[in-house]
Amino acid sequence: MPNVLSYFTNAVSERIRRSPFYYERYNNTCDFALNRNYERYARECKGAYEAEHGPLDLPPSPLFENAAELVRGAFPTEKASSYSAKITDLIERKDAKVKFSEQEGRSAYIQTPLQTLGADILDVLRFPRVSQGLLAFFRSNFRILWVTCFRSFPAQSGKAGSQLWHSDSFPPYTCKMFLHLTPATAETGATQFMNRQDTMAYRRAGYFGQYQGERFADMQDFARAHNLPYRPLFHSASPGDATIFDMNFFHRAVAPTASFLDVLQFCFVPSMTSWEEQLRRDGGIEGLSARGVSKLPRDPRQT
Ligand SMILES: O=C(O)CCC(=O)C(=O)O
Ligand SMILES: [Fe+2]
Repeated sequence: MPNVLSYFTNAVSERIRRSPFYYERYNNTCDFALNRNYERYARECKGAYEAEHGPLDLPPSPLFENAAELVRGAFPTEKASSYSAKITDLIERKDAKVKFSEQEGRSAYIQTPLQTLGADILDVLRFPRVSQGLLAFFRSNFRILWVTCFRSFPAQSGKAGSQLWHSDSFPPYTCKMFLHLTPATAETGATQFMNRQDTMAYRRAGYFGQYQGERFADMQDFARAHNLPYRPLFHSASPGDATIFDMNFFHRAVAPTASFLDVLQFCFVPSMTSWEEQLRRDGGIEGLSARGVSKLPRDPRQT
């Protein structure tokens, strides 16, 4: 009996999470307790920030409507390119810091990138348009939840989950950022995004891209069948540019057709203190690396 009951409770809660009033508010289809935890915490962080600094004099983040924002020249080009060369070197030397994806030949991850490449990568967060861009999104302090680094290789047969149109279905008030180490273009695998209007229109038509089994690689048939526009956005980036994005809007990774793509990826959550102070409290870059890429905690206070 409890199983039957939980089946119905789950079905009802799924129905609620997939109704417009819900996903338009949270930009995800996650459960209510999770969304409420993050919403409350983001509000507290915003209050604390305003109490300390006064009201924030910044326009709304472009991420709110457009999913992603490109910041040019966020990190020195030569340094970005030299880190890419270092990745090539690590791969060629079969260094233990390199882990290949399970699907052979698709991508390589560089473990503990802040130690393996260089801790000055964090300087990207001090670049004014990056710190302002993140502040405009959070409207409070924020902190680094993780930093990863990966190289994507030219197209292979089959598609990884991130190459299917999806929403990460993360809690609200969280975002990610790429620091590009190689050019990201249509040919070299710039991530494609849908803006708010299109993400919501696809959800209203029944596309959620949350679970692996409900994600499509190609949306053109779905778009045609539901009379929806299909107009993915992407930003062409150069080494040293950064792309800040809200991963709850629909997006997909694109395998490069030529060359390879190197990026560092940051994940951010709201915070009561600055990212630098929080990093100190977390045991510096060693502490951050030791935590690795964790699932986002259900309660953001626990991080
Ligand atoms: O690697 C990419 O282009 C996008 C990966 C992705 O889906 C994500 O980081 O959420
Ligand atoms: Fe994603």
